[in-house]
Amino acid sequence: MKKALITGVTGQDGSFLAEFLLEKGYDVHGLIRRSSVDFRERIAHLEGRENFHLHYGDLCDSSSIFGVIAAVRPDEIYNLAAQSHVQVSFDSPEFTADIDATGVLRVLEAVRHAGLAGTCRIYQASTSELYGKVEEVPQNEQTPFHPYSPYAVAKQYGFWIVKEYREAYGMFACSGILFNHESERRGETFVTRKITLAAARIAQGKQEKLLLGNLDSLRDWGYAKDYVECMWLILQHHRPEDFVIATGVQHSVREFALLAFREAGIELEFRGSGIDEKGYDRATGRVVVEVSPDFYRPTDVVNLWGDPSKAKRELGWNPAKTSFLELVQLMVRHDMEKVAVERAGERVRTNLAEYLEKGVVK
Ligand code: NAP
Ligand code: G4F
Repeated sequence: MKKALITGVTGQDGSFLAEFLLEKGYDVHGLIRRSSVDFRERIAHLEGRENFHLHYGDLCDSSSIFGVIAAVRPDEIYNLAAQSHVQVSFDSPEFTADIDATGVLRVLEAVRHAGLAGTCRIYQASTSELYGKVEEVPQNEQTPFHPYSPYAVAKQYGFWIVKEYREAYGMFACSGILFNHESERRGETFVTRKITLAAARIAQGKQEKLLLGNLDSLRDWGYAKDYVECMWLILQHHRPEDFVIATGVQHSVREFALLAFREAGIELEFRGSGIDEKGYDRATGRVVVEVSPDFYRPTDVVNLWGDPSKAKRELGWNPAKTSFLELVQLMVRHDMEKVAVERAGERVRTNLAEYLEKGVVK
């Protein structure tokens, strides 16, 4: 039985990957941070299952990482843990660098010190944000990087240190350069989930309007459940290499909103431009979407579009398994159900939905 260690197991991708590896018959170990609240929503259904084990550790803390890796002695490590929000990286750049840059180094060093450099395969969760202020479209493995946020700069270090350890020590360490991937488990402050939850709440009369930032921003959005398969395929490949993972199809934030509101039963019409652009409910004439500069970024990545040819050719991965429309629909359907049973008290518990409405949380 193969042993895998997933850092970031409580996140969107970590939870799908844990399910995927358990299905494949792996012994799955997850790294979790200590928290004052002992509830891990995305993996609660896996806890207590045979072959699923959790270990406390923090990517900011070498001793815990060294200890867990030496104790588990995994065959594969999926390093997904990160401060993964681009906007947050402008507010907390040092914290972001500690986890997303130095944290990667800590994992690599822990593997070496445990004497596992020759046996343990390592997947690093890299990102299309490395292309940043893009120098060509679509982007592939040869496209030059131009990171454009503290998050992307930290992830750039992670990418290069993985490549360095592969070349210097012959380690099977690879980066997946993943374009945006979403799901019903996506964090609520990322634009897609913010839209699907708001569309559901507005349709059910539980929210007035949705505030967004740059509606023109273009992304190549895929389904997270499809993307975790690719992480695994990268580590099963006959040699360690980096891969772009994307759908090869691009849409704007505005298009995502149109489709999401339609699925929730509201036909949107956008009028105006820039900061004055508004989304109207065609049926009532009411403004339900507004642009707020609170959600503009000091530097924004606006044209991500991936070319997944290499992953298709060499890993046999299918980038078209879930279409863009199917992705939007599955997220909205999930959130319509979630919102229908949401009690007022639940929203007060985190205040997140209210903060998002008011622009307090980015
Ligand atoms: P996510 O939902 O934000 O999950 C991040 C995970 O990292 C959570 O489990 C979090 O734990 C954990 N974490 C954060 N700081 C940590 C620390 N100091 N020590 C240990 N664990 C820590 O992110 P995701 O969307 O699943 O993304 C997974 C990875 O892929 C990230 O590295 C992200 O940067 C990268 N990526 C994501 C996308 C995308 O579109 N989703 C695209 C490209 C790359 P808590 O639950 O305790 O917060
Ligand atoms: O959903 P986002 O916050 O995702 P972003 O910045 O692309 O980052 C995500 O994908 C990366 C892969 O490319 C990952 F590496 C990273 O960890 C994360 O998972 O924003 C998408 C776009 C941006 O251009 C942003 O400016 O949507 C624009 N946007 C417009 N209004 C908004 C909003 N983004 C957020 N979060 N909130 C808004 O109200």
